[in-house]
Amino acid sequence: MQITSFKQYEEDYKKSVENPEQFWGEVAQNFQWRKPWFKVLSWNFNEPNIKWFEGAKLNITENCLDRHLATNGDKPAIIWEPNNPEEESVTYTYKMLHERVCRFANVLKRNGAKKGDRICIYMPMVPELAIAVLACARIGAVHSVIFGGFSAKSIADRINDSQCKVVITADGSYRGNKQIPLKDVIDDALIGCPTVEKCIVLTHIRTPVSMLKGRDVWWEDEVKHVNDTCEAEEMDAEDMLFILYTSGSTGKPKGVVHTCGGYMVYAGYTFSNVFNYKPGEVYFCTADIGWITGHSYIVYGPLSQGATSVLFEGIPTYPTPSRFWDIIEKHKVNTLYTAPTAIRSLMSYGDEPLNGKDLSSIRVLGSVGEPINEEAWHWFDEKIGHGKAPIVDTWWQTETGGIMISPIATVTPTKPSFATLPLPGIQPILVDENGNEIEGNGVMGNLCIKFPWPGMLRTTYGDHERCKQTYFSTYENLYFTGDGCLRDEDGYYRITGRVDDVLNVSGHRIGTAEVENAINMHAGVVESAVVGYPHDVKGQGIYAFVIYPEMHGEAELSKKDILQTVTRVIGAIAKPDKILFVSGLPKTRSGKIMRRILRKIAEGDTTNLGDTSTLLDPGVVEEIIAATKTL
Ligand code: 7RM
Repeated sequence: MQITSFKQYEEDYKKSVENPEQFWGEVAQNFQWRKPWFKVLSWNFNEPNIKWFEGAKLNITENCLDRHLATNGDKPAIIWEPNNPEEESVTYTYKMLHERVCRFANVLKRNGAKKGDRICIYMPMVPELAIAVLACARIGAVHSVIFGGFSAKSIADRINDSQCKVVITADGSYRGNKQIPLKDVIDDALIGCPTVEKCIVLTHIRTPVSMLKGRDVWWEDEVKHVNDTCEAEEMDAEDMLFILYTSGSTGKPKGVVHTCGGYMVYAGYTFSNVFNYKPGEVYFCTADIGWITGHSYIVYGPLSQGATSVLFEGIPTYPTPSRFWDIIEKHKVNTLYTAPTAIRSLMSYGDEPLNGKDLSSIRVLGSVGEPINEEAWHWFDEKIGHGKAPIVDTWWQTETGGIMISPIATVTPTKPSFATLPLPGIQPILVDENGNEIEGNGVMGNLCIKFPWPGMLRTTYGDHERCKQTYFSTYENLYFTGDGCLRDEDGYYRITGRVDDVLNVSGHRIGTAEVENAINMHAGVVESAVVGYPHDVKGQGIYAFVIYPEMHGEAELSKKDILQTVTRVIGAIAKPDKILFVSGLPKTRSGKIMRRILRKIAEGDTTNLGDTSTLLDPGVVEEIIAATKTL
């Protein structure tokens, strides 16, 4: 199933468009099924109703673990690199990982979890996180992983939205020289979560935690009470595999739902091809398993292909900004898949952290999460790839399940700051505001996809109508990505950023409405408006305009109070970079905030604010501009 030449890419692409069922049916043959499908695809983008591999039965963990045992049981599946480089790294072979997953699957059963139950996972980047995810899949429970940076309130909202029965967490996590008390956060969350019956707690940093009798149990104790044999649950291809919450343009995150069969095929196929993975190679994706990149390209994609995947607990700058390069040298990493924000951050330390580091093992480089600027692309290419490693700039989304538009390493061309060409099976189109297709090259528009692919979302948990409204109603018969896009003279795609009210801060998706809601919860705040602005390292920074008439003491302290409120309500990742206190916001006569004007002001470009005559009170703009001078 690996594409080896540009000609084959073209042929596969053509076939995937002309005969998608045959194309994906053949790709799916490379996986292990308990029962075959009777229909590859049925679909309807209006409802939407999408079914891949209908009738087929499988368990994704048999594809990620069992099927490698006979031939590759002793091959490393996961190499865990701890936060502290003085600590030993730990290697789990496929055999060991299989054993641990089966054992923990039995722990889940012992604690009342069964097929279809939702299980929340809130853990550090340790092997047990991957084990917990796979153990859920083993028994057919639906995992909902929540990134370790989210607050108790965010966790509670997510747990309640999907009525989780079990929570898996750890006492705490390390992040550089900081410790984060994960169990404390979970304890705060669970006060408002009546559906949670059990909480399984892994000891990691050994910080004191409260353990509630009848609800909380230790991971280490539980595994002693079970054996390591656990037959995988037989799943329907369209049974739910996981829920992952993601931000959109409304205030409430959506639970994106992925199903077993299609997601597995798509994650495995794209992993194998985009990174041109070769047996025996070491692959390192720096994402967190709390995001979709970690789901698809640390856990399911690589393991389904029998790959060796590095799982790193720490951050790029701890203990020094050489950390990634040390890991590459130590584990002889062949593929590094990371984010533009990390590249820009490391680039800012100059060449010194690279001195004496042996990066000769690097063969393929990857980027994901946000547009990569040319400067960062070239630095990555020259300093890390030594001009010899293709960079795959992979465009995709939580909702797409896997990579959609990207070079195929060593096979299709790369071009700085371009995601380049769609993978086989992906049919992108650009449309104008009215939904008319923009044909030809050298054009820009809103990026849509006009045909289903196996990894696409099926619904948003508990609210199918919302899925329909968000993705399938803007343009008839099209999946709308929310991204703006350029197709250049060569037909190459460059994703320019969101066209809705979603920010991309260090590759993390954050809705402006969510941040506004959090700020507005601060006592005394009357109203706020949040926009993005260009940020050298984060890609986008968060700029908040806040009306806070009777501020509590000094302005600087009040800003910190607001940051604290946002941290409590959403989590530290949503903290505004800049807060400007204003007495009014630019609104139209109908009361709509004119974000276009605020964006211009946040960018520092006040020369051409466009037409402000429709504003209720044009004077407010002058006042805001004057106030920015005080920041
Ligand atoms: C994988 C992931 C999705 C949003 C997406 C884009 C942006 C992602 C690229 C990119 C330009 C890229 N999932 N995005 N990859 N923009 N080039 N290669 O990031 O759901 O968290 O975010 O991220 O705006 O819509 S996500």
